[in-house]
Amino acid sequence: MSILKIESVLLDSNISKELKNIAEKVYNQQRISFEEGVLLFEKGELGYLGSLANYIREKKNGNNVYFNRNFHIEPTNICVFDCKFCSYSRLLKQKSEAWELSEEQILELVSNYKGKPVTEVHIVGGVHPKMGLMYFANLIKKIKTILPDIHVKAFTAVELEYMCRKAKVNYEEGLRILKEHGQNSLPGGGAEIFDETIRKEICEDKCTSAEWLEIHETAHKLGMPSNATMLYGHVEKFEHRIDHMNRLRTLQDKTKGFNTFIPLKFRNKDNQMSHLAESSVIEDLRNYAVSRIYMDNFNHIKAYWPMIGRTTAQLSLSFGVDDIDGTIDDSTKIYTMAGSEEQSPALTTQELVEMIKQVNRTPIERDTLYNVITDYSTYDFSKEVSLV
Ligand code: V47
Ligand code: SF4
Repeated sequence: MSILKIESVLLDSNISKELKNIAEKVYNQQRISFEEGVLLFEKGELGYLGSLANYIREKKNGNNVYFNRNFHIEPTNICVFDCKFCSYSRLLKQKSEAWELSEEQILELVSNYKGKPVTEVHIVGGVHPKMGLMYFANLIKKIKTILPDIHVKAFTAVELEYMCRKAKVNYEEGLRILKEHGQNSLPGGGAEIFDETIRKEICEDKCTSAEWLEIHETAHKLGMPSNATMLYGHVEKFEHRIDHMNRLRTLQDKTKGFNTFIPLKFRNKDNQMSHLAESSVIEDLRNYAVSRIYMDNFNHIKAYWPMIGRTTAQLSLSFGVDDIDGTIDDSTKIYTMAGSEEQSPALTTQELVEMIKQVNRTPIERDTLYNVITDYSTYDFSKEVSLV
């Protein structure tokens, strides 16, 4: 998909003065304000937003599209919390649909990746009342004895808040223990929408917005980078999305510890918010674009392809996105249970590379911290024997 150059927007007499002012700011690499962010959502048409977002995307990341080779472990879907949008969690009493992997099963799963070129394991699940801080710390240590070089990206701030509270340690102590046992970074989940009234409506019993931000700030202070997400397209308004991004942008100014921002589209299958319609693909692309424009201190914007599907992921690469997560394997259930596009979210590296090349971008395999592992623009897959 080809997007109009920002210069054409600056010259277009049909665009209002206020939107043109924002385009000029973007062109001059200046930060836009809260009000301007809301205005983009209210008045910015898809083509206009795409031009601005693509300009920033190409300034920051050129033609590159990043992905990594990762696998997911979801230790359990048993959860003490009751987020209204969640299709995945089960209470202990709903035994028939609940699962709980034993340590042995988890380590067996990890062993399957011995000798394979994966660089990251992403561990996230329900908040189980009995799986505590030291259980997970020791588990990470065991994972690292099996795969010493793997990057462990584990536990949302929601899981961490609960673990620390139960273990009666503060966030710094808890995170330090996990780090000492081998945890390298934090995923971005659990952020949802920071606005307190919306949070109360959709996930009132889990960690607060202030706690989420404090846990990530503490992790950054300890040298553990993290990601940030935003669950959008449910009951929130545009100003809540910008407020959410603004709180993250402010923390990023302070710590520079976030790797990437990941907007997550609300999916409505089998949850307590199923009566709500899902956002359209146009709104998804507009949301990626505004995220790219507003989050000027985030180097990367990620589209999580299992959630939005391969076609929208390809489109998103013209609307500010420069990262499409990873090969993933098919071990994640969080989204398939919520009705995501991809019911078996696994792609080989070759398929992922072809998907990126199809839209004339440069596929780059990265590690979790965006160090380049392989530039696939001229890579010959016929020379490889077996890949994940
Ligand atoms: O916080 C739950 C979301 C998140 C639904 O850091 C839903 O690289 C949409 O943390 N519709 C957890 N979203 C997942 C997560 C994540 C995912 C991908 C990459 C990374 C990363 C982190 O999943 C939750 C919540 O926002 N979620 N239910 C639903 N029905
Ligand atoms: Fe539990 Fe996470 Fe689902 Fe909320 S989103 S109910 S914390 S598994």
